[in-house]
Amino acid sequence: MTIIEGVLRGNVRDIARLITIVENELPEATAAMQSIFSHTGTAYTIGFTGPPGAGKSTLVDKITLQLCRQGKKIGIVAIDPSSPFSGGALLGDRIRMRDIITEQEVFIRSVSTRGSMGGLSRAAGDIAKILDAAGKDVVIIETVGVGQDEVDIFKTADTSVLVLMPGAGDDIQSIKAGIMEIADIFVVNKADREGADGLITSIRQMLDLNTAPGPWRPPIIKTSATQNEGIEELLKAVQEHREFLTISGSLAARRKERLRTEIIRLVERRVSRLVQSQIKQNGRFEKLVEKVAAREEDPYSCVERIVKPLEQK
Ligand SMILES: Nc1nc2c(ncn2[C@@H]2O[C@H](COP(=O)(O)OP(=O)(O)OP(=O)(O)O)[C@@H](O)[C@H]2O)c(=O)[nH]1
Ligand SMILES: [Mg+2]
Repeated sequence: MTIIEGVLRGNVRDIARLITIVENELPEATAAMQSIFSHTGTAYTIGFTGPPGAGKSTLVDKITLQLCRQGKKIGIVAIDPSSPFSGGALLGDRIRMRDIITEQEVFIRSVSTRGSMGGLSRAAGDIAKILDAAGKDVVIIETVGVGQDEVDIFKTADTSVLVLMPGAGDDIQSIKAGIMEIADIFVVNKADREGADGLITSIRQMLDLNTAPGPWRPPIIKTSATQNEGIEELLKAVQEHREFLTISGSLAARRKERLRTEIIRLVERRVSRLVQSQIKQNGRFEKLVEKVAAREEDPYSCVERIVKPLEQK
């Protein structure tokens, strides 16, 4: 049986093997992604992001447990977890969950920046596709932080959940506007701690400031993940968002937009490699650089010389 067949049957070892192939951009990666693509598009993707230690993994645990109770198969991708999953919240819960959950139902994979060569968001997207093709009903992507990488990864999710906590992350000004804008659901976790209501008020005020609000107003859900409080509400909010996207037609539109972006990125990557190899191949490049450095030629003319022949091909 080939790896692909194994993946399509949900075989845990084959899923892990294919992820490694794709992560390391091994030669067979493209062909593998090509053959699984027609089997993707059924999983629902939920993204969780937020500052370190906000309680993302704990929330993912609880949600996974609930979804498993509903008979759902779950795939989890953790990007650059600041605390490794081994010994972290998830593993602890998995031990507790062992009675009802086997690896067949929940597949967990951590990805580190170091391990992925072609960009973190591409790796995350590919792994999500593999889990989708493997028959997972829900794919959860957890990322730490609120930078551009996270925004990109966030965009690969159907529903994006931004997890905040009172205290450290109290000042929502410190969180990049970009990520606030694309959050579909806000979670104020660690509600057992002081300051949760204040944080909710500031998020609400920020949402009110939006002069051109869309048809979906992101709800703010108060949770206390370790106490198992607010989990039902969070799942309900995800479900409502999913229904909103489906009924309004935005789900299909979002997914199409994502594919558009993906295709453009793949083209850019391919073209960039082509250009790089051409530049190096014809050996004239170094001489051109010398000329530009000597002010005998300007960089723009240099670019013309390099690109013109490619354009004529
Ligand atoms: N008091 C309190 N502690 C919580 C709550 N949720 C999570 N924690 C604790 O906060 C710590 C961090 O939780 P994680 O779930 O690992 O947080 P995370 O956001 O996944 O962290 P990173 O992946 O490392 O960024 C753990 O010690 C949790 O037990 C909560 O609702 N209340
Ligand atoms: Mg975590």
